[in-house]
Amino acid sequence: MKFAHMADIHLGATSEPRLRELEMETFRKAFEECLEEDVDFVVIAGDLFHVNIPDLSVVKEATKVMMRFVETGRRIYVVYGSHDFSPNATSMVDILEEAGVIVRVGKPSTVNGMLRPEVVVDRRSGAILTGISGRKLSLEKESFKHLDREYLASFKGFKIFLFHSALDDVRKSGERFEGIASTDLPEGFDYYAGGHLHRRIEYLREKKIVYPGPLFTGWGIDLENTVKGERRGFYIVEDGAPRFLDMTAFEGVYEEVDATGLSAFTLNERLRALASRMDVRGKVVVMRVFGELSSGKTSEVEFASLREEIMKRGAIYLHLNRSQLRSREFEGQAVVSDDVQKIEEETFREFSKSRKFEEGRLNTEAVALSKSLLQQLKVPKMDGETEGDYEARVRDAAIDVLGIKDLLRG
Ligand SMILES: [Mn+2]
Repeated sequence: MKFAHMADIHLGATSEPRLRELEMETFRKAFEECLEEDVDFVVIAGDLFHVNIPDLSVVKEATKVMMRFVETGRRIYVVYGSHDFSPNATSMVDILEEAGVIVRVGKPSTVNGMLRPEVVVDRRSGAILTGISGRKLSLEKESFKHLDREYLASFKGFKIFLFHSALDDVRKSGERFEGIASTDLPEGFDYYAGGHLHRRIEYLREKKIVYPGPLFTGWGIDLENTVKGERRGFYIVEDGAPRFLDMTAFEGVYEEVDATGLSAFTLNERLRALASRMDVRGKVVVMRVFGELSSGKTSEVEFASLREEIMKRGAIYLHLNRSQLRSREFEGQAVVSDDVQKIEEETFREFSKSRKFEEGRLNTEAVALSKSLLQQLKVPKMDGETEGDYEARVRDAAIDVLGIKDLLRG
């Protein structure tokens, strides 16, 4: 018996056209490999898609790839991941299952208060498959507590358990995640097909627990780890023995720039010099720019021209991480809320605290004034309005809000 084990494919995770192409190409190649290797079936341990309802053009391409495999009489078994499942909406996984493209295993039912995940038998190989889907915030942990282990033990044959949960046993120091212990997994399975941890793990002790990690790349930190040299791919499991197939779609360059003590001007010079000597052709570039500028604002750092230069020199993509770049001057605080009005108000309040206004009224009115000014400035252009008329209209409204008409006249 031979099967493939993939996980954390996150199709549709990137909106960047070149990366999106590579993502689908990798998915296609992975299934071509599966046919070449003549596997009996494929298991996907969650996060086939990046969201429960992905972009339909991504779904269309993915369906083509999977159908070509399924039409050979082979099946694709999946569990939901934490990304492609939604508790209150239909997931694309459900639609693909209805259409016969994939088979979801481990559908839960409860018998005498115990969880009995549905068990399916692969008709081609006779393999017995079940599992527990992932849920957001690792809520699936509960499921393991109520698992009917005796029921699962009653099945005889080559048994595969799919799950989408982190494993406490492999936690590195400093790593923070909510996981399950290897002992939480039911006993007696020949292979435990894991997903959710975005790195490759072969935990082959009392239980044969394997995580392929992302097939391509799920999000920023995956991209960073890939360009730092982590290999991406999936497993071919033959007679129970896992073998990793390297599908890494690109090589990369990683650069860090510490901007501490630099002015925005000097940082720009550094970035220009760096871009001109980096070998980026055909590579994905990940750049982390961090530290506190001694003067100038982060908005004065010319990231757009850095991107342009790096792309001009033949890079596939530039991923910029500048979340740790600060300036001594005020540039906005992180305000967390899903209420836009509130975010605006809090931001203005923080800003006004950092300022001494010459005009007394501004100290007390700063927030209210800023809010009404913003209201006026974000008025959209009307149909048929000329650029000039629009500008004049917005300007007059803004002057009105500020009450500085007389001032400007003088
Ligand atoms: Mn994932």
